[in-house]
Amino acid sequence: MSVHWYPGHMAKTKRLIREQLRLCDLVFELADARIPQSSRNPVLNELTAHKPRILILTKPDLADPTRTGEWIEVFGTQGIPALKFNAVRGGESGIRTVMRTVRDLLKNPAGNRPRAYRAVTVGIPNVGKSSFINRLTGQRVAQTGKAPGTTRGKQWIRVNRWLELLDTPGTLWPKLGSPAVGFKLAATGAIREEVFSREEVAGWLVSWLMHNCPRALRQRYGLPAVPGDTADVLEVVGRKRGLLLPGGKVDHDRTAAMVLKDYREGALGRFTLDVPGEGRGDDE
Ligand SMILES: Nc1nc2c(ncn2[C@@H]2O[C@H](COP(=O)(O)OP(=O)(O)OP(=O)(O)O)[C@@H](O)[C@H]2O)c(=O)[nH]1
Ligand SMILES: [Mg+2]
Repeated sequence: MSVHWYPGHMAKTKRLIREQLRLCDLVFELADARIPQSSRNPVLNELTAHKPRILILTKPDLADPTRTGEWIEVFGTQGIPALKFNAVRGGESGIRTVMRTVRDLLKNPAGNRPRAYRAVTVGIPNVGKSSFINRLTGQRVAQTGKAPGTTRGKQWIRVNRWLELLDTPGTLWPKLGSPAVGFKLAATGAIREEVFSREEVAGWLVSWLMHNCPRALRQRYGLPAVPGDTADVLEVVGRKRGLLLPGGKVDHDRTAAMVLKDYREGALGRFTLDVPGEGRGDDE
C-alpha cells in the first residue's frame, strides 16, 4: 500500500514533543487496543523512553477483550505499565486506575511542590488522545473528532491541583516498513482516507476476517456463505446492500467505505488485528 502518511506537520509535532518533553515529568503514550503493537510510533517510543511512561490502550470496547489482557501482560513483562481506557463509555474506575498508576510512578505527587506535574499525551492520529484528556478532566476541553488530524497545535490542560496534561497532534513515522502495518493503521482510522485506496484497505480487512472469523462477515451482511475471493466478497456485499453505480455495477468504493465504517464502529465484532508473539515487521 502506498500512502503519503508523513506530511510536514508531523515532523513539526515531533519537534514540539521533543521540546516539551524537557518540561514534562511523565508521558502518556496512547496506543489503539485493536493494534497495540502497530499503533506504537517507534520514533515517539525512542524520544520518550527516558521518561516515566504509562501506555494507555484506547478503544478497548472495539477490541477483543482477551487479546487486550494478553497485550497488557506483554507490555508488563517489558517493564511498561499498560492500562486499557475507554474514553467514551468508561466508568470512574478507569480514571481512578490511571490516577493510581500516575501516583505510583511519581512519588508523592500531591505533596508540596512549586508547580504541578506535567504529562505529555502522545500517539498516532485518531487514537483518542483528546478524548482521553476530556475523560480525565470530566470536561470537553480538548477538541475531538471522527477523522484523524483533529488536534493541530499544543494545548495544556489542568486535570487537578497537581497534574497538567499536554494534548498534541497525532504523529505517524516516515517508514511504515511492512504493508500490514499500513493496512492496520488505515483500517482502524489513523490515516486520512484521502491518501489511501479504501478498496485496497477494505480488501485487506475482509481477507483478514475471512481467515480469522468468516462468521462475522456472514452475520453482518446476511451471506449464506463467504465467497473464496476478497473481491467477490465486496461484490456480493455491495449488491446485497444496493450500493450500485448508474448502470447497475457494484460501487466498490462505497462498499469498501461501508465495510471500514462497520469495522471502526464495532458493527462487525471486536477484532484485535495484532497478535502477541507475531512480529510487527516494520523498521524499528
Ligand atoms: N469506541 C471508542 N471510541 C473512542 C474512544 N476514545 C476515543 N474514541 C473516538 O475516537 C475518535 C478520535 O478521538 P480523538 O480524541 O479526537 O483522537 P486524537 O488522538 O485526539 O486524534 P488527533 O487529534 O486527530 O490526533 C473520536 O471519534 C472519539 O469519539 C474509546 O475509548 N472508544
Ligand atoms: Mg486530538
